[in-house]
Amino acid sequence: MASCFFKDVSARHRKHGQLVAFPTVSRRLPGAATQESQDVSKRAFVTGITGQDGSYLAELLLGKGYEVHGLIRRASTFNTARLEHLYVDPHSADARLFLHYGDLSDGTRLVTLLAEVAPHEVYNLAAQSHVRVSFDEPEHTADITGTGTVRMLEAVRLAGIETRFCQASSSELYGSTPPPQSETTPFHPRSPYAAAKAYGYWITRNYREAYGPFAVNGIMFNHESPRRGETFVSRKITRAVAAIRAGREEFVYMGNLDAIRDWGYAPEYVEGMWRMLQADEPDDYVLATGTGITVREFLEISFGHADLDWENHVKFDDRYLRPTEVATLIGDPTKAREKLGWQATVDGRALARLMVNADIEALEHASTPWIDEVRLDSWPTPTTHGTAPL
Ligand code: NAP
Ligand code: G4F
Repeated sequence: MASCFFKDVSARHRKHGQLVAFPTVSRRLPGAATQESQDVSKRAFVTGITGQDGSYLAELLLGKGYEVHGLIRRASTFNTARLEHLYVDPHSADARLFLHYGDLSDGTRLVTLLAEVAPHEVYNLAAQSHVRVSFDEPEHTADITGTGTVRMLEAVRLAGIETRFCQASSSELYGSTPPPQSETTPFHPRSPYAAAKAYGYWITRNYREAYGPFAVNGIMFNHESPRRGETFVSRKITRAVAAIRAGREEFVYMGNLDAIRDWGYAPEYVEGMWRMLQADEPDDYVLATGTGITVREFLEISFGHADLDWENHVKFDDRYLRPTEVATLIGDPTKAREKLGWQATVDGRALARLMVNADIEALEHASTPWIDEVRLDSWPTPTTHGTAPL
């Protein structure tokens, strides 16, 4: 069936409506193509650009010469920390990173933005991405992580633009189905997050079959980095190692140490998504290292790398357990290797060491947090209280 995904609207590309302009960094970006091979004519639209993957993807695409447009949520504090290093001067004529306010809950805004930007490639990375939190906020997770995907697909369709679409799907889809998990392994979601991602996966496939766009699912196994959110287990561990090594903390509280994950290095996974959109035909691909280790082994390696014994510093707290757990995720990335030439080079063990090194360095650069004190006699004396982060 013919589709308005394929209409040529490049002439309609406008830059008004952009909120913030970040010019291209003048230094050579990691993974940057040579000047000759840079594709300066391509525009990409990235949701979730302020997240771990969005930050690496923006960096990769700018390095390849793309003009990059990102969707950011309005927040009462800055949420662009992972993009600051890409900033040079917003008045520069060769600015190639543009950020636009919007939200995956706001379909009208998505249509307007996609019509304005008319990107050649769309990467839908935005999500409520924390599995444990999805049990606390199942409806919000369904709305953003699930329905948000169809809002993006509909926005592309209604904007009438020709574009390629990549959906950030997840190995959480496999849930309780035993490893190794490949593109043909049945799904058994085990959390509100996984159920929402299952909808995102199937609606992306349905649009591909119904309307014929170049729409793909990257079924990604866990990938981490020094830019990983602090409440995911890898980063929680490596930050704790750095803090304990520096004498700032003594213990870290953890949940299930028996879970096995196939942890890889995030920059390699965003490059894999880019490869999916350069292929001749749209298809779905698993991205994984092919090896799994337990949370316990990640702890052992991370603490050991800093000459610490994890058993002296790790305590159990059942708040970190999930009502339904995913025991083992180990991916089979054969298809991505054979069809895309993609292969992970950093496994979970190397990743743990890389992240510990980075968090030790980050601590050396950290400044002391400061906040004002209220200058009112009637103000109650502040006390320290609260709950530990997930
Ligand atoms: P992340 O660091 O949690 O980033 C999530 C991004 O989504 C952030 O930019 C966040 O904005 C944005 N976002 C959240 N709610 C939104 C909303 N309502 N409207 C617009 N934007 C919203 O996640 P990540 O690790 O980079 O993962 C990227 C994608 O890959 C996610 O879809 C995730 O589910 C999926 N995935 C990740 C992995 C992994 O291991 N990392 C594996 C498989 C799949 P704020 O910065 O404002 O919060
Ligand atoms: O780091 P996690 O929170 O990641 P999880 O649940 O595997 O999900 C991540 O990977 C998915 C891909 O498979 C993504 F789709 C998703 O967006 C996210 O990026 O937990 C990993 C394991 C779990 O089994 C958890 O129960 O670590 C276990 N764990 C043990 N103690 C803990 C903790 N997890 C967290 N977050 N915090 C703990 O204290």
